[in-house]
Amino acid sequence: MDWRVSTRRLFLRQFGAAGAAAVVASNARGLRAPAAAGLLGCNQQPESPEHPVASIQDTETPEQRDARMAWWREARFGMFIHWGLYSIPAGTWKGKQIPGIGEWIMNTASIPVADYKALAPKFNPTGFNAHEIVALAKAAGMKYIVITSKHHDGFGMYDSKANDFNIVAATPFKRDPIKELAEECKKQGIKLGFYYSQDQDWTAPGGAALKTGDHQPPAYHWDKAQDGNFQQYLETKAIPQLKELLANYGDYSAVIWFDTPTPDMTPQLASQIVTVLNQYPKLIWNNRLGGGYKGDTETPEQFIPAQGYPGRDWESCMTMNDTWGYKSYDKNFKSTETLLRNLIDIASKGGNYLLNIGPDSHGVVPLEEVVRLHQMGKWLDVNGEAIYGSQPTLFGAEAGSFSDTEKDKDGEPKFIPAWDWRSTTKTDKVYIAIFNWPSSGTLHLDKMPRKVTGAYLLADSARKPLKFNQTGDSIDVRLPAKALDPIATVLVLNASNMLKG
Ligand code: FHN
Repeated sequence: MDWRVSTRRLFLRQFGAAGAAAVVASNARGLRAPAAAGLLGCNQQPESPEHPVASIQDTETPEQRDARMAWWREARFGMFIHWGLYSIPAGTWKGKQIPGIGEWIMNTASIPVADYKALAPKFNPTGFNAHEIVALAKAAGMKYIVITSKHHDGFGMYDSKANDFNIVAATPFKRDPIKELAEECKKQGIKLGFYYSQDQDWTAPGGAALKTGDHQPPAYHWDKAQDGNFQQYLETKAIPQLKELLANYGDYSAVIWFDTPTPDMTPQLASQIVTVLNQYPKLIWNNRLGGGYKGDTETPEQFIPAQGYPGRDWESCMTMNDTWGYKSYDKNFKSTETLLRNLIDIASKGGNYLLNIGPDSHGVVPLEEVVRLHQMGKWLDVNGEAIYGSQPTLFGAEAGSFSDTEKDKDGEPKFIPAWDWRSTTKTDKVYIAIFNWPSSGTLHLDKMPRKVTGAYLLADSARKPLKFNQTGDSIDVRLPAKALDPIATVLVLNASNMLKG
């Protein structure tokens, strides 16, 4: 696929509107094809897989890769945390509500560097409680956390000696939330990963900036204080900070979550980062480093791919409302039903769900988010075995179909999801999460590739066997008159893959 034709579409799907605006800007200034792995999308391989420095993905065996990815594949559900200085303006600057996602306020409102940095002395989030946040993730049934250690605003949410624009050196709070979270995650037995904006940095001279406001070429900076040399920024801030993050937090980081690669991140520069990553052979990192590195995971953002990414690990990251970083007036929260359907849909396609929370400037998680996470956790307490460590569906058509007539916003056939049921698989079981309870009282499945030896509902603590009739490839299971769960009732079919097919 020619990048000039495809970049905007892929970028939109990968990174959303803010990123797409930036690509338009890059195209306008005649830049070369973004070499970023994140811009390649789906299963496309970089045209030249030869990297200046080989990454772990280039050198490990499939068995080594399976071992490295094992916990992540088992997990299926993680917590994303976007938290930083931007939680103070919370979407409003100089009395004006600023459109777009909250953590982009500095860029969208063209806030000068000195004015933005002046937020730091006001940041005293004494309501932050690592124990409670980790406990919340666990109560939700999440198995890992990924937190912004530095977002595009360049503010370090940890104790950094490499750059003093950070929560310990520049705020009255003086605590290191990453350290506190790392200790809690270890105590409560959950993995911790760090988001790090390696490329965009709006307060460090030379850091990249993607365009959202009326910012001018060539660098799309809006303040002289941002001008400088990208390589120098990388070598004096990003790489030293990544080294700190990888070295200073015991067992963690389990994941480094890169973001928004720009054309500035050449293969040569990215390979300097890869040299650091290579010292941590258990580390998992995503496809957004740039420089042609594919990383471990595809990262669809704010959408669930119609058919997953067969052959690639992937993780849909999503917000609960319309922002990652806290915005006081964004109350457009998705229902728990939607969030659970998303989780089940993603698991049925072999992916992970990285669901975001955005704590406020006191470090407190908005109540709407807490409530939804607890509700999700309740469902998972009963039905988690259908999600954790599961394999994708053996069926497929239940997810929906591409329309013959309707096009999506990119002009491609529109995928119309169906919401009757989803399925996940284990070696000896097939799970059917039923959203739309059949009025006939019978669930009919075509193309059942395994012989079924028993059926029951996960929400039925007595595990009362259900009657079923399997003829050839089709099976009918007799269900109780009413769903046991208003969102999704999970039917278990004992069906070993050794018996048939
Ligand atoms: O620009 C960021 C955005 O603020 C947020 O961090 C998301 C999360 O995936 N990533 C970028 C947009 O793709």
